[in-house]
Amino acid sequence: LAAVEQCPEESCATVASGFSKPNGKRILVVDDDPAITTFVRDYLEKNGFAVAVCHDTKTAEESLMAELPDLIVLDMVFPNGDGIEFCRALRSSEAWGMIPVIFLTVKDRLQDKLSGFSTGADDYICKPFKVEELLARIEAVLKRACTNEELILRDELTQAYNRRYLQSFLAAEIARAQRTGEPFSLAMVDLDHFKKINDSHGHLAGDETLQALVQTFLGNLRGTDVICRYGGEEFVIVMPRTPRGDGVKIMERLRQTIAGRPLQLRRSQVEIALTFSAGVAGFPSDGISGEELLRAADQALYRAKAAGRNRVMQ
Ligand code: GH3
Ligand code: MG
Ligand code: MG
Ligand code: MG
Repeated sequence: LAAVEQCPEESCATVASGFSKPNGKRILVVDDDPAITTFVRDYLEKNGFAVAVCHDTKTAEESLMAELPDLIVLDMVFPNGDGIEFCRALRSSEAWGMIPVIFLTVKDRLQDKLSGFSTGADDYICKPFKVEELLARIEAVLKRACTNEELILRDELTQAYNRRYLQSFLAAEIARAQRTGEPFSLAMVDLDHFKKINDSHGHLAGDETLQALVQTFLGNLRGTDVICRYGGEEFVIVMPRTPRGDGVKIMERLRQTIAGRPLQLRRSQVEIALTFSAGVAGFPSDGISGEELLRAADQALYRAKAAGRNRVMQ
């Protein structure tokens, strides 16, 4: 477990994907002209972004499998490849359909702009361009995407991700794992006797417990782990680049943290002693689709409940 804890979580991601910095919003710049990509990269990095550069759409596809960017700046004309086709394919894919795209192209006719937007692109800039304007548009698009994410991809009560996000994240994670051969783990978590907490402290305290719990999850997991509220008091946690054995250790540590000290609820002014049960499944040993992995984790969770609760099983 020490090895897991010591792993500087973001560093592997940076090395694998080619993004220039571990922090900051990630922008993928796809343009066959190295003068453009260098110029744009330098300017965006100066403004705090992490930038990855690709010179054709094939490499861009590989970069997407390595790590999800927050936004793509996309050229239209490539010696062998077509930005319009690329954007259309992105939009229809489960894993990458929600990534914002800004076209940056010499094509400045109305017809080109119309086809650009018809692919589902978020913005369109013609070359020659002012890099300050590109930055302003990137920031505006990211701000909208952030609001959107809060509204449609997160659970309102806890701000954990929702099932819709989980589905798309799993598709991307599976594509990445298949390509790199790296495993990942998925845990299904269900609170033990949560009904009793509602019964003895009231539904509002129950709600606040769920909020405090997600904060505790966030504080005890890696930034790259994804926490999703799967149902009422059920959560799914996806741990990228984590073999199942490590996933079990991480969940066991989390279980001990939660079981070891009661949650302090500020608004309700009570302490809630709480435990959870969890089932862990690993890609590819327990399944190669999201459905299979969720089923395997759910079955392991069932065994954890049957064995007496407050435990992690695989
Ligand atoms: P078990 O150990 O078998 O999982 O027992 P349990 O009581 O946790 O299981 P059960 O599925 O029977 O009940 C889950 C309860 O979680 C039902 C409901 O009262 C509570 N719950 C679900 N969603 C929410 C929510 O959003 N807020 C609150 N306060 N309670 C919720
Ligand atoms: Mg070009
Ligand atoms: Mg339940
Ligand atoms: Mg429960």
